[in-house]
Amino acid sequence: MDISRRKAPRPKYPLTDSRVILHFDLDCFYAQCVENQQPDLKTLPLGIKQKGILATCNYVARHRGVKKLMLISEAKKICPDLVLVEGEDLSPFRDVSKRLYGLLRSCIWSDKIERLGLDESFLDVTDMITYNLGLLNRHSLPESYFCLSRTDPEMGFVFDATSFAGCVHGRGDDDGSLDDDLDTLRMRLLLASHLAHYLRMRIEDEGYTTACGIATNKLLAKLAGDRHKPRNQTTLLAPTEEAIWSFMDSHNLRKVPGIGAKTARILQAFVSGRQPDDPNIHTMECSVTVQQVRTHSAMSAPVLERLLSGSGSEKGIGGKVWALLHGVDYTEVKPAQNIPTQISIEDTYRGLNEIFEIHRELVSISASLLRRMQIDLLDQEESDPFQPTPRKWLAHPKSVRLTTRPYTHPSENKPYGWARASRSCSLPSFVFNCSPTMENQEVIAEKLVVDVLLPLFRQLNPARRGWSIGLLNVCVTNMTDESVSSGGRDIATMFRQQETVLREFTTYDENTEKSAAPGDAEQVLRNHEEEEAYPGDEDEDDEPWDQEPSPGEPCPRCGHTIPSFALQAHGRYHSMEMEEG
Ligand code: DGT
Ligand code: MG
Repeated sequence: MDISRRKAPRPKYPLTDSRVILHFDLDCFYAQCVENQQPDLKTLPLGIKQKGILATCNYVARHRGVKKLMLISEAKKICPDLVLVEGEDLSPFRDVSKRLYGLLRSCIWSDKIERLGLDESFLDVTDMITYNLGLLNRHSLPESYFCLSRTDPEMGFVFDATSFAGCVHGRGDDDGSLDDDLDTLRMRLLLASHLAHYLRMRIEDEGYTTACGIATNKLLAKLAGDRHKPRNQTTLLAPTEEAIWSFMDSHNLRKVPGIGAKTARILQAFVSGRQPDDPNIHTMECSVTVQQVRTHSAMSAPVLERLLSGSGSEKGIGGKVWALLHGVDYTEVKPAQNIPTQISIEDTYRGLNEIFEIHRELVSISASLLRRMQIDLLDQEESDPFQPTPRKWLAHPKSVRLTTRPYTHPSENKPYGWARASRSCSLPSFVFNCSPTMENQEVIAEKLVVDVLLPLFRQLNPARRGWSIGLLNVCVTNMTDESVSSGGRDIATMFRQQETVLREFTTYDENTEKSAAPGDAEQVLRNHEEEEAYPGDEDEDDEPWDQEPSPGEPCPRCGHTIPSFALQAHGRYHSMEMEEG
C-alpha cells in the first residue's frame, strides 16, 4: 500500500454528503475601493501606498510587472507612470468591506459566513445546495431554477445545469463514468458554482469584482479560488482522496493557509536535510512543495509533532499540519457575528522619541478607532431627516488598552510579540457621545489621548526619554452586547455614569496573536484583561461631555483652541511636557 495513504487522515464527511463551501476574495481590494471613488484611475496602473510599500496594486499595474508589497521605489522603477494613492486610512476600505459582507450574508440561509481580513469571506451554503438539488429536474437541466428562498419561489435565478459556471479543476465533464455517489457530489458542486456566479454578479452590481473558490472545505475552497484570478471562479471537483492530494501537492508549502513562515522554514530544512538551527534557512525563500513534504519517506503526523512542537506552538500541531497537507480541514465556517469581540488600531514607526510625536500619533489612531467603532457598533438605522433620532450603540466596549513596543530593525528578526507591553483601564463614557462629524471625533480623540492614553503611556514607559517607540496599538475590548445586557434599562444613562478610570494593570503580551489578514491594522489580540474593569455604576453623575461640545477656548500656554471641557486635561499634557524638561 502507498505509504501516504496508510498514514493519511480520513475525511470526516462522506464524499456524497460533503459540505459546500464558497470562498470569496475581492480583487486588489484597496485599489478597487479607490477606483470606485475615482473611476478615471481604472485604466491606469494604480498602487495603494502605505509607509513606503505598496499595500496592493490594481491588475493594470500587475500586468506591467508591479507586485503587491513591493517597495514604492522598486515599483516606480518597473512602472514609472504608476499612480500612487495614500491608503493609510483604512476607514473607507472597512466601510466597503462591511457593506459587501452584509450583501453576501443577506443571500445565504445558514448565517454561516466568516470574514477573513477585510476582503475575504467563507460561506457554508450546504443547506441551499441540498434543497436545490432536491428540486432539480433531470429532464430539463438547461432550464433549471435556483431557489434563493424557501418561502418565496419567485426569489431565484434561471441557470443551465448541464455545465459548471466558471472554471473547474478536476473532472468537471461528466463522461458517464461517474458512479451515482460521485455524480451527486458533482451536481452539488455544479449547483454551487452557479450560486457563486450569481453572488459574484450581485457584488459586481455594487462595483466590485471577486475571485471565488468552490469546494468541500474551507482550505480547499480558498486554494481553489486562487487558481483563476481576477474576476473568475474555480470549482474543485476532486472526488477521491488521491484527487485531493494531487491538488494539494501542486502548491508551494507557504500557500497553504495555516502553514506560516516559521513552519515552512522548519519543514523545508527537514526535507532538504538541513538542521533546523541552520542560520541559512532564515533567509531562504520557501521553495518546497506540499508534495515534497507529504510524500517524504520519514514524514508522518508524529514526526511533524516532534518537529513543530516547542515554545508557543499548540498541542496537536503535527496532526493538524498533516491533515492540511492532505487537504483535510474539519473547521466549520463560523456563524456571522454582529459585534466584534474587540476593535483595535495600530501603527508602526521607526522609533518615536518625543512626547509630541506620541501624542500626535495617538490622536490619529484614536480618531480612526472612533470612526471604526461608529461603523461597527452603531446600528444601521437611517434616521428620518424630518425627525432625526440618534443612532443606538449596539455594544459598548468596557475597556481600553494601550500596547507599545520599542522599534527594532527588521533584520533583528524579533517575533511579533517581543517586548510588547500593555496597560488597560476602563473606557470613558464620553467616547459614546461622538456624533459622526469629523470635528467632534477629533475633539473626542484628543480628550481620550490626554485623559487616558498618555497617562497609560507614561505608566508603560516610565523612563523620561529614549523610548524609541516602534508600535502603538489602541484597543477597545470587553464588549457588552446591548441586546443582552440592557434588560430594558436606559443604557445610555448607565454608560454616562461610568467612572473615567478604573483599575489599571500591566500585561506583557508574549503570546499575542496577529490577525489573519497580514498588514491589516485590525488585530485579534488575546484578551488578558477580561472582566476586570466594569464599574459599580450606580451613582448618577452627569458628565460635562454629555453636552454638545462648545467651540472651545484658546489654551493660555500654546494658543490652540481647546473645547472647554478638555482644557483641564490639556493643561495636564503641558505639565507632562514640562516634567519632560
Ligand atoms: P488580490 O486578492 O490578489 O487580487 O489582491 P488584494 O489586494 O485584494 O490582496 P489581498 O486579498 O491579499 O488583501 C486584501 C487587502 O489587504 C489588500 O488590498 C491590501 C491589504 N493587504 C494585504 N496584505 C497586506 C500586507 O501584507 N500589508 C499591508 N499593508 N496591506 C495588506
Ligand atoms: Mg483580495
